[in-house]
Amino acid sequence: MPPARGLIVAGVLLAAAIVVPATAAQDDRPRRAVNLTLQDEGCPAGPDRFCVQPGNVTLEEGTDLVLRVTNEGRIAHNLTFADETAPSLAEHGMNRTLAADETQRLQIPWPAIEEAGQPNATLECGRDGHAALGEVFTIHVPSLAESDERPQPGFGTLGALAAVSVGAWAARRR
Ligand SMILES: [Cu+2]
Repeated sequence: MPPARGLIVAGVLLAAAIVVPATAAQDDRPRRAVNLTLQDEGCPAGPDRFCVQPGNVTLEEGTDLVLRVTNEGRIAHNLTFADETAPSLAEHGMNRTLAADETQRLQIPWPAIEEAGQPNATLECGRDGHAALGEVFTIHVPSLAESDERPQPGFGTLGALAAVSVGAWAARRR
């Protein structure tokens, strides 16, 4: 194959590699729904502790997370992302505080979770001292922990195509 044609083929394959993942992102992603309660009495850790029940969820790759949060405590509580959380994810926390018996639904789309890239993201009550008393919830995303060790698909494809193209071109030059 002449080198110019090889580069064109490589370019077309590269364009396909970029376009396909972008269009594959759709809103019909699988959805994981979890009912959470915010509690300020009767928590497993003791009578003087606060808690979120359950305390964590393990999320599959590509899945939207929907949290239905009910304040079952005696006082007001909320649930926002911890300070160290990436902005893409942090913006999906609660924007108001719930009075006793109030419920709010938080929808956290997978792209925001993936962009944050945190294998463990923490939500906590933002009211003074509540997180320290145990009012925290963790989103575990095992697939994000693994992604550090494997090459990014887009870059891997690009790198392989570039190497092949340069190799073919160099061979022709000799
Ligand atoms: Cu609280």
